[in-house]
Amino acid sequence: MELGTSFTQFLIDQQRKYPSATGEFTSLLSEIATAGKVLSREVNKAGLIDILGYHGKLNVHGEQVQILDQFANDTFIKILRHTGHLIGIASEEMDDPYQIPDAYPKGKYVFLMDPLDGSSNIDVNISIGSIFSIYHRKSVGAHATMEDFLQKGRDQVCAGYIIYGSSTMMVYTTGFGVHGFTLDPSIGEFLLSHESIRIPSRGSIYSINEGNESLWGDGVREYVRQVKKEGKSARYVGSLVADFHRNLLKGGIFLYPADAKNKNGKLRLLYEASPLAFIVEQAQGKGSNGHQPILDIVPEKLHQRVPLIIGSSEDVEAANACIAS
Ligand code: AHM
Ligand code: MG
Repeated sequence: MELGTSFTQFLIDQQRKYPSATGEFTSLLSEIATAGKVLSREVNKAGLIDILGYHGKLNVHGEQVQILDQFANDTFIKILRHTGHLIGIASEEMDDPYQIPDAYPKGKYVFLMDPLDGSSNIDVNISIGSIFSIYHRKSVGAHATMEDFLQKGRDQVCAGYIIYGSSTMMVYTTGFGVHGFTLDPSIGEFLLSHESIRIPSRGSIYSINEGNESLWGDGVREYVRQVKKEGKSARYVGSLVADFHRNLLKGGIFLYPADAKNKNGKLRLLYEASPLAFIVEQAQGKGSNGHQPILDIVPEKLHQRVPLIIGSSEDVEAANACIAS
């Protein structure tokens, strides 16, 4: 499609192209984009709010100003519960899933999110992001059950992220390639900027927190030794969406491995690893826990952590080979 096509137009076109695509998705994704626009505005104001010390104080409406990750969580819920397409929402910010209240129509999907990943970077004006994932519900009752949320990544029907960076971008897949849209703030619309993204099969960047080196296993240490010898550049923002997005476009590998302190790594399977693994596979890359594809892992717990090795396919294979040996 022509670059600059609006997100809504693109979704309508996709719906026509793929008979399996339903109009429900068009409306759900449009509302996710709306939440992204609201958060983009708030993230842009965040520095100012921080300087002026508004957090925890009352705003002009007499309401407490929330910290941004809580605000992001509530914004997604408030916007998405109206759509009629969801039965429940799980979030990194909530211990238990949110059930769509009886006051709203209910639907056949569940929504999972990390509403504001990397939020410790807000104070220092570094890119952060929202990550989301959608599955068909499995249960049939009036409420979402744990089995609706504990599905392997392979069963996702949609995944995406919104990155609040030098511009705000939304990247998503419904299993028919990966597409990126950049927010044009002057008209408040996401416009097609990156159609059918493919990650290079090999990259020149590696991203890992090298401060953890003393905690790594031998395989990870050996892999990092190899990439340095090869001349790859180190790039680590410490904000997953930002590190992932750069590597997706330029080619590269991101690792948050298991280590002596974090036996299961740090990142969350359902809110971070699975959605990004679905995206990277759709872009011809790979996502792994070092031993098996992230998308094949059947979750046991909502907030389960997982080692994550993700990016260009040949780089992920090379890292896995070191970890296995
Ligand atoms: P968060 O969910 O608490 O924001 O933590 C997730 C973040 C990721 O964005 C990032 O990749 C990682 O934590 C960085 O961790 P570390 O500071 O240990 O390298
Ligand atoms: Mg997170």
